[in-house]
Amino acid sequence: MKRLFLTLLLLTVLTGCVKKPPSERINITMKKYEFVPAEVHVKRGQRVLLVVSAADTQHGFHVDAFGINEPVKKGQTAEVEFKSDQAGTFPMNCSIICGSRHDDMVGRIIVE
Ligand SMILES: [Cu+2]
Repeated sequence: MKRLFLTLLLLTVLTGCVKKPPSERINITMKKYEFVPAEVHVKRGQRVLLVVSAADTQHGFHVDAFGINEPVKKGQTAEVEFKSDQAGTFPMNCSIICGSRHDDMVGRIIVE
């Protein structure tokens, strides 16, 4: 009986350690001077994987609300994962100066 208990305990601990895979995967393209799509909708409490690519030059994928700031090189992708327990609208922008209208690069993540 004691052994069964220990086995169950061990199983519980082990499965608890396994990281849950993201329940959603969303592609975002950054290019002068926009995000495509400009608006990303995700569900509250869900783990989301963003696969960000840069089409023309290097950009910086920045979402202040989730502590994300990831450089994305031209033609490459960067993967960032986040989870929001709070509903709301969170701006995403570019953190690497990419041209004259760099400041216009604004998108939104909407957690609902
Ligand atoms: Cu940029």
